[in-house]
Amino acid sequence: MSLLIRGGTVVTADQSRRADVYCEDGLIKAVGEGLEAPTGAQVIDAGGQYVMPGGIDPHTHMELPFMGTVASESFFTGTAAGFAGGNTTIIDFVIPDPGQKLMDAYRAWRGWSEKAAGDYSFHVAVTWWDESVHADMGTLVREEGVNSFKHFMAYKNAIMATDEIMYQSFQRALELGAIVTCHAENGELVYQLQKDLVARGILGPEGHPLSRPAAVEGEAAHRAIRFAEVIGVPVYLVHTSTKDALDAISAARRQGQRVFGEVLAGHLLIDDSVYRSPDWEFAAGHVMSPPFREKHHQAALWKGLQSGDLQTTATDHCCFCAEQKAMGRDDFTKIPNGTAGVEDRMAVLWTHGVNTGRLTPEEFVAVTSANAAKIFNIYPRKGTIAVGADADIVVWDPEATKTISAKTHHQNIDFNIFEGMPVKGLASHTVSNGKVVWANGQLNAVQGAGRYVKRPAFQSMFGALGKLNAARTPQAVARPAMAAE
Ligand code: URQ
Ligand code: ZN
Ligand code: ZN
Repeated sequence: MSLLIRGGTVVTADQSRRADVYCEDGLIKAVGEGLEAPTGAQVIDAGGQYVMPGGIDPHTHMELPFMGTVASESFFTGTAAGFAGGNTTIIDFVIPDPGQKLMDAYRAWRGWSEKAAGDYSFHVAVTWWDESVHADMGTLVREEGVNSFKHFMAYKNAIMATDEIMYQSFQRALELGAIVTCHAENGELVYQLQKDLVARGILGPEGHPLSRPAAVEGEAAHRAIRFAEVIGVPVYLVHTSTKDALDAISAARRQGQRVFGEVLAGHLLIDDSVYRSPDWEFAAGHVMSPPFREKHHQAALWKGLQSGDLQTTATDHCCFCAEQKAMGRDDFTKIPNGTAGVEDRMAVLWTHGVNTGRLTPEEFVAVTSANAAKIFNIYPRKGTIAVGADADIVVWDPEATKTISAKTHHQNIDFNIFEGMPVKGLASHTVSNGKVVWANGQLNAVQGAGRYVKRPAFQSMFGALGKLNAARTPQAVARPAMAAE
């Protein structure tokens, strides 16, 4: 299977240049001007278009069992929908129930994900603690290619990681050379605010943002960063939605702490007015956590992305259809939390990022692909256009336009948070593992063609950090000589 992508402008996180790209057996074999197509090779004419690394969405939840139901998007339909938007790899989440062995949950998710059309990997959530969790984290890093462990600081009485669990897990992650990631909302505050709102009869979706004010995220972001600082482990904050959390990230990074921040395409463009719509389904369709925020947070998040204090963009693709959202018809705390985005992220970011001048094409590649590959240690296999890299490529037509709608999207959900949004800049072709899976509006996704992507631990970087950290433990600190009595 050989493919020549001819006449385009190759864009990586580092540079743009006129070049052809030749792929064979799922890998990029040559990048340069004037490449010839061997007999039988498929040829894509990329004239006037950009040739970029396929998107990496580092935050999805395909067919997630959550809040009494299961997300409507499967690993097959979700990775296929991603192809239609130029996305070629997802990093999803194994989320054990408290008390469930991590390895049992991991095996279950690996079973579900075999149907994926595109490549996938897993963060594993630590939702409880005992010696088996300690042991399973070691097995996951050493044998299964997991190098990131998730901590939900929200969702009390469900999957919330207490401070004690976070401490144990952060320590273990450091030992193993893994990175910790956090959903930073104070779960106790959310729980108490939800109870108060329901008691006052505020039961509609308008109650959702009221139970999760910006300070609830700001406190948890600060706490997660401090835990990571004391323990000496790198930390990645998922779906940063407020200036409060961004300020905590920026301050820590200015002190040289290894802190990374992710922002969702939705949080960059949608504000909290959606929850005050008189249309219950419309408001409930936007219920996700953290919630969409007041407008000034969006402006801050764009600056965070432009400044490099936020390194990645994602979608938190977690789909619940109208009849699932209706589970919370009489009580907003029972509306399954989650929205879609895996198909729209790149077009939305190109339109509101590159076309507005906020981002250069190179920065677009960085925040949609390269940075996630680097942070989660699959670069340069993924996240670039270079000889030897996987042939995961998007041919991007900067002149192509459409209006986003649930009526036409490929995502398995009857709602779209970007409904009616005009976008300019679309994937004309998507290549996954060297095969053309999306071409001029036609999907050619194959169930089960996706591969599980192992992500090696960062023994080198974190190992050094660990030794540094060990030097600070109490017994290693010489006691100052007691002053003479
Ligand atoms: O919290 C998450 O990231 C998962 C449960 C998806 N739902 C959401 O509202 N973000
Ligand atoms: Zn989350
Ligand atoms: Zn999530």
